[in-house]
Amino acid sequence: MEVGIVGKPNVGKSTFFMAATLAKAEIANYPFTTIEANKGVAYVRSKCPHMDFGVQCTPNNSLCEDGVRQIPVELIDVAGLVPDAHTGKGLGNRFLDDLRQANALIHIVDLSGSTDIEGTPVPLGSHDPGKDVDFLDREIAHWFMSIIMKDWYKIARQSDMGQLKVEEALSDKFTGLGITPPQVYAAIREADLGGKVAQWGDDGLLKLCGLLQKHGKPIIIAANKADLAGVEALAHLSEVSDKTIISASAELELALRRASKAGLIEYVPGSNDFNISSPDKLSSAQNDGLEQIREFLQTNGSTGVQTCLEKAVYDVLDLIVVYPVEDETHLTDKEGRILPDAHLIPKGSTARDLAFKVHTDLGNGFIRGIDCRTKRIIGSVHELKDGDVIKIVAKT
Ligand SMILES: Nc1nc2c(ncn2[C@@H]2O[C@H](COP(=O)(O)OP(=O)(O)OP(=O)(O)O)[C@@H](O)[C@H]2O)c(=O)[nH]1
Ligand SMILES: [Mg+2]
Repeated sequence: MEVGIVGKPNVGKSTFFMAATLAKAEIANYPFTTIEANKGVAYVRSKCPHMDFGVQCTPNNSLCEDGVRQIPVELIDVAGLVPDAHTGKGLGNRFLDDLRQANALIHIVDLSGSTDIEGTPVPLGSHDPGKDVDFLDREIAHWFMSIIMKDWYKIARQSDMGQLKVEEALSDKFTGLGITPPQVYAAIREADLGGKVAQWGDDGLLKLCGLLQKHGKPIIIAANKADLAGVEALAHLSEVSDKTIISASAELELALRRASKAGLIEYVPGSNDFNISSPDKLSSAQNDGLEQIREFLQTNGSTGVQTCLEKAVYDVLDLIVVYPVEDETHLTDKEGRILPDAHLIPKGSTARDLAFKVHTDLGNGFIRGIDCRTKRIIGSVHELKDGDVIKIVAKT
């Protein structure tokens, strides 16, 4: 599972990335600080089933803190993108190739209006962030368009002559971009271009590319630098975009995570408060700074960083968390670890889908599953629920 962080330059992409991963990245108040992509691991939360079973878990692919399972998600922070990047503006859009494996995108927008359309610093509130929300869809569509166009005339001709299926040819192209054949088929159906493939034309293909983005790389908006913006800015953004918008301050999240790492505060990412561990260790400036952050947390509900990640994973990608185990009585794997692995899978996945996710052999040899909560036997097409703990029995 990978989530991409995108947006125009100087909006706080790398700050968001650092806050979410605590991995190193360069941050500065000028455009194009980031050129090479940064990669790291962030975590999304889910209630750990260990309490329901009255056992203590020993996680393998994830972490468990106070009954909350933390499931890793790869995060990638790329260079800034400007409108018309596909015509070569800014750094162009070639670096979008870094986002090939991203399943969803978090579009960071500067809600405070303190950067112009190219990311150059301008006085607070002097740029309308509403102007920044839609260009990304267009740039991604053009990126996809360049991929389609590579051998399009040949594909279109062969498809019209019945020598290949355009759906299959496009699926082949887009699997390399982390877009699945069902997503490609859905986009083609929805584009409804009909007739001869050779006559789909540039406008038709661009429409198709927009739908490939919607299905294959859905976008949510992080309205960042909310600590510098008024509530009216957020209301305005919601008027001009129908995407999910989350008010956020990556800078404050980064400050909290660093203070927490340094042992100055106890802070759980995603929460609306924190505790100061040892007040005597703080300077009065640090103390004032933390109190200002606390005020933001309480009005905003949280810094918004964790919310963005979890909205992307659980709402936009519609994933659920399931726990495959080898031993349905002890809930262990071969090594005896209890509830070792948490898997993020699409809602609607079946027991057999999970088997394939664990191992191809387990999918191919699937005999039956056991729902460890109810002890009931489940068939291959049984649809899994969030929080399920499943034993898979397969031919070896
Ligand atoms: N007040 C405030 N400043 C922020 C926030 N997030 C980032 N910044 C500041 O915005 C500037 C740009 O941050 P970066 O994280 O480098 O932005 P970027 O989008 O990665 O920029 P490029 O790599 O140049 O595209 C820095 O001065 C950050 O400190 C925030 O939530 N609030
Ligand atoms: Mg950056």
